[in-house]
Amino acid sequence: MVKLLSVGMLIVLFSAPIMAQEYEEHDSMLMDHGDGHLMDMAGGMVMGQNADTLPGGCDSISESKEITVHAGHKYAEKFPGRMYAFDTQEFNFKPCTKLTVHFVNEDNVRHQWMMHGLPKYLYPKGMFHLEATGPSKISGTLILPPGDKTYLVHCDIAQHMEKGMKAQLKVGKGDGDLPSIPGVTAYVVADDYKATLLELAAKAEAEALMAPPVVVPAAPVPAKTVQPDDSVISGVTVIGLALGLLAAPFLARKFKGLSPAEVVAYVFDLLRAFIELMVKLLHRLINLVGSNKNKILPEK
Ligand SMILES: [Cu+2]
Repeated sequence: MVKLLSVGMLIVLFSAPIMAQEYEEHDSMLMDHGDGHLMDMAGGMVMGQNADTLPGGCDSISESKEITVHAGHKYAEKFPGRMYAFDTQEFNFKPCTKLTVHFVNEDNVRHQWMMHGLPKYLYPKGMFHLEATGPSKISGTLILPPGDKTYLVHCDIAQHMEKGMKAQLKVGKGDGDLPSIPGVTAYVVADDYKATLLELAAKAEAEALMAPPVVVPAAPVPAKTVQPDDSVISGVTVIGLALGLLAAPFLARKFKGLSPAEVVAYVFDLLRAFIELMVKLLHRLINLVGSNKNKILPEK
């Protein structure tokens, strides 16, 4: 019994520091590079920090707010097909709010809380930007501009926004909703789980090949100046189009899985082979004529 108790105590003692583990804080080690740009060597960065300068149109700071935003794979689990997400997708503040954001990255990759569309005279490139290589926490402060506007907040690491790490921040009433905010607005490109990617690609390719060719109507020509050649050209064009349409299903099968560039390369290859064949035939014809010249034009 005593033994069991001591084992239990040992487990509690050893797990306590793990349970109490906090995210690494970047704040104390940040180096100020000026213009509100702070960073450290451990992957923490703040850009567009502004705790004092009022944006034009703000007479004073309307209120001070602090939020904590968590970022990580686990927050995307409730959004089918998404990979990364913030724990909050929508923020709303009064104009001229002094906002401090504590950004907690819970993944073992790099994430950002990047806000766009801010006035450029105050925020470099119109951005306020927190970045942390996780798991870690970083904090920054900005003063929101006046007026009703919806700002994009996202993670700019390649594909992280497309995979769900996207939110909107409305100042005042905002000016509409942004698309593809997980759980808030409809996706611009919705995932389709009914078919595999290869099947979808082949279908798109076949549809592109089957699409009726765009025929640009010829400019109207006065009847008297119509050339006799015109009918021949349009006849050849029609035959070409008909052949193309007939060949399309065959080609669609043939080109299944090929990229457009590969299809073009293949067609050029065919053309080259055809021209080579014609040149060869012509060459033979000339030789034939040459060798029979004597017979055709007997010497005197
Ligand atoms: Cu990210």
